[in-house]
Amino acid sequence: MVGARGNVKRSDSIADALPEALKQSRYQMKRCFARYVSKGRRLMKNQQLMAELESTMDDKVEKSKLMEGFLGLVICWTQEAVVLPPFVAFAVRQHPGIWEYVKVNAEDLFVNEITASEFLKFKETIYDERWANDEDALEVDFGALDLSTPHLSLPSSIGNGMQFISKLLSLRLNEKPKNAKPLLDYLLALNHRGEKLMINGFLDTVSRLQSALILAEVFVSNLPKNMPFEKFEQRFQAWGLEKGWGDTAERVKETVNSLSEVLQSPDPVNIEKFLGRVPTIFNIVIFSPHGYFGQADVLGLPDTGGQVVYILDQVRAFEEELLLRIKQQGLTITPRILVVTRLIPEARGTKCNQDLEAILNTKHSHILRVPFRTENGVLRQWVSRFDIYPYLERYARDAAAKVLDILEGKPDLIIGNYTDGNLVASLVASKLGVTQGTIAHALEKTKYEDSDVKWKELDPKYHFSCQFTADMISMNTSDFIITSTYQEIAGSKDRPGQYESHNAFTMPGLCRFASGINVFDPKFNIASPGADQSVYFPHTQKHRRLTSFLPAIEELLYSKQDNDEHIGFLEDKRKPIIFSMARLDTVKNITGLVEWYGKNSRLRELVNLVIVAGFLDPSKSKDREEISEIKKMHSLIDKYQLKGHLRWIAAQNDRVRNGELYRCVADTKGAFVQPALYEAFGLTVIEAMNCGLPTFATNQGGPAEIIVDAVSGFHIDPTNSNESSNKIADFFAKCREDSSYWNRVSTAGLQRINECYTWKIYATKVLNMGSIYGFWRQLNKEEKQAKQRYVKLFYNLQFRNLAKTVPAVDSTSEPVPVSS
Ligand code: UDP
Ligand code: LCN
Repeated sequence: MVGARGNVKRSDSIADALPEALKQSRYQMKRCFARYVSKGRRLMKNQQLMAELESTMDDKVEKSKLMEGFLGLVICWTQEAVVLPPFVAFAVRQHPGIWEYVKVNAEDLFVNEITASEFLKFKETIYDERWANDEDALEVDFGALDLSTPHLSLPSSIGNGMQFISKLLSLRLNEKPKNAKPLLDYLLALNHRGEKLMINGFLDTVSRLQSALILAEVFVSNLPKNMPFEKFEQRFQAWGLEKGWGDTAERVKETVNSLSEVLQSPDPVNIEKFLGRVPTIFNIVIFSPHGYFGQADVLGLPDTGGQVVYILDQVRAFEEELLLRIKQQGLTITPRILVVTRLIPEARGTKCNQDLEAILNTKHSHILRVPFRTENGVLRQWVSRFDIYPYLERYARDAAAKVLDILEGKPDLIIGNYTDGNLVASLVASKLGVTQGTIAHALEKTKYEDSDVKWKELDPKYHFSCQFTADMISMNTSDFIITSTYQEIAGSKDRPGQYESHNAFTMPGLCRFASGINVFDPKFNIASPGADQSVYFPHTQKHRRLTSFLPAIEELLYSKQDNDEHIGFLEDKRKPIIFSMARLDTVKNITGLVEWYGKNSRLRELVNLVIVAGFLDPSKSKDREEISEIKKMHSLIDKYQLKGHLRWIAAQNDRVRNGELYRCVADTKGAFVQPALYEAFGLTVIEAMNCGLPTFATNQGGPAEIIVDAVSGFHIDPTNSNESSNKIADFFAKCREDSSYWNRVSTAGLQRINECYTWKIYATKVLNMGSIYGFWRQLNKEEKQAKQRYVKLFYNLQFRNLAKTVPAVDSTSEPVPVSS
């Protein structure tokens, strides 16, 4: 285990080995460094560094020796370098999460190890020299407050926080018997609305508890397995044991035994099992303020995409799991889940102006909509997620009051989504003292290159100063962080993860994060979402197929006439379809796919292309990026004469029908293609795979992990049009030769989903996190409070001022009585 800050000097330190390596290739390296510094101050990225290193050498043998040696590796590991002649400072990432910073003098090749903070100052010099040299410039070091929390050390264990915490708990409990006292206190404090659960005050010492457990276990062992708890409840009470152990004698015995094991010889497995059974979570609040959040007619509206789908499915999975757990605990408590979003009076035909809406296919879950308010009253119109910051503090207060009112008390777990939801969750959770989890969906900093150092340029449009500051606040407040994939946290061998890029970064002129969030922190956990399997099921399950949609889908795919909903047509109906569906954002690269198809005549000959995305008419869109993609799409269709081969269908918001659409594409023995330049997770990928559709998806981001290349689907490189379009064409050519190949890929995709990407697996994991981190935060109360004070200070002094710089959009507010 490394120290809390995860930056113990490694035996294979680059700073130690570099001087000797530079000495051995002194001549070439002097030439290379001369090239690096020849253009003066600049920020160089990995590809540029590699290209200039390669072009330094003419001799092929020499070149390959150097490139394959240590120096080649160091440059290959370098994510970026700051050139401030005569120095070049390198940020080297040898393994996911492990960074080293070194400074080399280009003239004498002298090497110095530097800290992250020094590297950042170097970088700042390019953008704002005065600020970089200001000794009192604001530097934030969240890691300084984590000194006593042990961190993971292996890059491969990143994201397994829960197991790590269970290990720490078992070590602590094993250390000395008195360490079991906090667990006893935790159990003693359990209650639901004042009614004691599991144990009562009679069992006020660990040894009393242990004796009671022995008596109870012997007793229940002699009962019929399925005898209900009520039948022996009184006996239990006489020993100081309350309800919550189980619904039947068998279940009660298992839980009693599991606690006895924890007290006698704790190990991580029985600790996780026991804490997962403790009845602590009944009410959950999920924050997702931005966008149009609804159950119908919202997908495709600005800022409203996978996050909404994810949350609604998540709620159903949580409710099902909570009902099962509560029943198995032998309790009759009704769980409640509230998704708290924004009430938008100008709801554009959606239900986003309703304050409470029951969530379909649940019994006890609701969407609660709370409006944004200012001193002028309620804000009527939708606000872009980039402009939302001035409203959040007030919103958090209003939402907290509503939640307390509806739940008649505090929730047991608060989960935030995306920057705005996570900030609100942090404010509410710290105010109420509730366990908090955060979910990013996508961290905006990594979507736009150098958006941190160029924040000033981008701020008028995106307000990244607010967004990145808010992200830092919530990541550091949260008890645990839920991610969909490993890569979201720590990336891949070559590419840093989204969270990893928040480890050390700077916004020159504003704030330097010498340590923002450490990916070795045990708060990180991977819990991948699933797709609703009642909607997305295999095309082969004929009896479940929704045949009533078939005529409409036939029209959607194959009718010959252009209309408001679709343009282009498919001349040859016998060909398989390659299908894609996404918001028409640049990053989704749908126009890229159309271009690949246009350029690759072999692919055009083998398959038809069907796209579901955005609007067909640019005048219908309000989003600049979407408008330009719509225009690009039209020009590509003309340029490559795609009519007859391609069908472009406008965004489709009926997800049940969309499920059938994926299956109809599977009926043609087609494939799904997700060509995004970067995809945080990619729900469409798992939807398609659930329907048995072989899937080609971007190797940039989540899909690279969802699919095992050439087994359960295929990876494609969005930046390599030839390679990707040929990979798709090769697949269909192979399917023509071997008719069983398509089925093999389809089945392997389904198998992958059922093993790793279901909502059941997700809900079990996340509810266990709620319990384990709930206990963990109590054990580390003092450290948590100290950090919270620091974060709060930062919120007050920094975030609040930044939020004031975002122009208000409330010109059309309607005055309402203001109660708080
Ligand atoms: N979606 C849809 N209709 C569309 C486009 C997308 O119903 O026209 C759904 C899609 O099925 C998926 C979600 O919106 O459930 C998009 O999620 P994803 O993770 O693929 O991307 P995001 O939009 O969140 O970036
Ligand atoms: C947002 C995204 O951009 C997608 O990659 C995710 O799949 C979606 O949210 C759900 O988490």
